[in-house]
Amino acid sequence: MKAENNEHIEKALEAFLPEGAVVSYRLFGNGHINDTYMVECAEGYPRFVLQRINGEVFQNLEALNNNVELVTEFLREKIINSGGDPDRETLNLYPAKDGQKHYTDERGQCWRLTLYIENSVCYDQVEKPEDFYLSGKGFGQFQRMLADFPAEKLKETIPDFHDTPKRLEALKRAVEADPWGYAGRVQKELEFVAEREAEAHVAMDMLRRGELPLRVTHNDTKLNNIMFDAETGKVLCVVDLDTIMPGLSIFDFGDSIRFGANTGAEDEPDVKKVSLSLELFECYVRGFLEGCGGSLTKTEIQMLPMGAKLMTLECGIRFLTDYLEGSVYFKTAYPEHNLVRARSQFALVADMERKWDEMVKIVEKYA
Ligand code: GN1
Ligand code: MG
Repeated sequence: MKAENNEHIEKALEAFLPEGAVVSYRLFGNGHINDTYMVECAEGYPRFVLQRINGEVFQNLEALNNNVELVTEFLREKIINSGGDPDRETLNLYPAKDGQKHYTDERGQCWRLTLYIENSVCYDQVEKPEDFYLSGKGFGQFQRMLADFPAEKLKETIPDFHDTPKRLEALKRAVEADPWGYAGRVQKELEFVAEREAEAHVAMDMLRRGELPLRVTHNDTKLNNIMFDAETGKVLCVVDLDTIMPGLSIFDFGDSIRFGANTGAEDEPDVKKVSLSLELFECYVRGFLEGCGGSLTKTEIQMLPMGAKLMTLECGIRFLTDYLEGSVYFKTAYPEHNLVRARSQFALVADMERKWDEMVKIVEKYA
């Protein structure tokens, strides 16, 4: 996806803010899907974050807007009732001039404006283990806060989002079609995935058998999707609410481990630098279980290591699929970016397998 041109950005801003309010805007953050801008305003206005929602990834924009609006209103009320600060502890959608909480331009592109949370930071890599513990607690609490959200009101913004077997099927289709002739280059990676095919089914099978409960989950719990207070260091707010849907608790746990407990970056080209930090794994287990506050079942807790492995394998599968399809889904900085990402995910899966017994022991210790 290419970044937007200025004319479209300015038109979108006009739909929300009066003339003269906007001073400047610039690209912001490291998301792989939407276009995100920081908006600086004239005196008397706060700063804003403008986003163009990626309509190719989110094909049902109505469902997405519905979910984000309902969830933010629900959280706002909860935060007010518990004496928190609703302007800092949840995203606040700023209404467009027509009163809607989003704006659709004449090309059908959808935009939203949220208040920027001042004095906040987010991290692309763990700097202090304590922060990772806090993020675990934050995502755990977030899941617990949504425990009594009426799940039937949520629409699936991306169907089968964490259905790993379906992701595997999509990979097979991409190999079969091989539109760019790249499949020959990724045989090692395809073998790696094929050896784990049976395991890829575990979580979805348990869901079908009723052994793991469906909950309202975030589904994209990367460390850079949680904001910290720059002064106190405390967790402020969970962001990137586009994939909030019914899901499994182990997805949220697992995706955080995939991203945050990796000693290398998600796109580290030198796979020797990629490994699972057991220290960080332990921090997150402790934080997440504390945050969930006893709401997880015994089986869910037991399955946490598997959640980490599945989310990492699945993300690798998704990157590899996108590589084969010509990088049409995730934003990339160079042609092989998705392949590099896939390799780094698979290296992390392999390291989790080496450290499996220790992962299980750590979870048992906090269960
Ligand atoms: C995308 O939007 P962002 O960058 O937070 C993706 C996640 C992946 C992640 C990999 C809607 O998240 O599922 O795990 O990239 N989001 C969507 O970094 O596909
Ligand atoms: Mg994000």
